Amino acid sequence: MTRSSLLRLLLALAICLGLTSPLMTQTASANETTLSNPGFESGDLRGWTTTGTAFNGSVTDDPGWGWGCCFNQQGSYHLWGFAAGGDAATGTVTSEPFTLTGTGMVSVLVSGGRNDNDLYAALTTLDGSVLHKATGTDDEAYRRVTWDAREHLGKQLRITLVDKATGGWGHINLDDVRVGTDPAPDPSRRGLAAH
Ligand SMILES: [Ca+2]
Repeated sequence: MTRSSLLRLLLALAICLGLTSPLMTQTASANETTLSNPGFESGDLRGWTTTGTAFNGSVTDDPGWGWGCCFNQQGSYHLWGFAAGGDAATGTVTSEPFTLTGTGMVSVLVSGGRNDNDLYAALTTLDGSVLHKATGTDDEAYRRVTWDAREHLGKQLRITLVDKATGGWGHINLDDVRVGTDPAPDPSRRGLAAH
């Protein structure tokens, strides 16, 4: 190879890298998806898919449950699992896929019945495998549950709410899903394992 042809080859390589690198970056970011309607502020289940009858029509702006108050929802609307079908209805509601970015933490406001097997909010893979889950505390007032999902950063995940319970407190509620924005736990704090 002559010196001039080597220079032409290097120049061609430089042009190729210069052209393709920004395109590859754009493609990667275009594949990242954010969770749509994470706090039901559309006033409906836009971006979520239901099965069964527990959750269709259950998005509400009620601040209390009629015989007590308050849910303490975030914003105006939230998903009150009792609203449409009472305790007897069962079903699921599942978000569209989203890419876990940012801090790698996922948190939800959850409330309703306590039943580890039949009533829970879950962070799942695309095929439905449960990575983390939380049930209610037999209380309608929301509490925030935070999951450390840093080992799944960059993956496509979903949020699912499951209601298989039919008796008293047979409902579960959800609001304000936060993806990748809550701070990770400080491993230097006493009582928290470093990992
Ligand atoms: Ca809300």
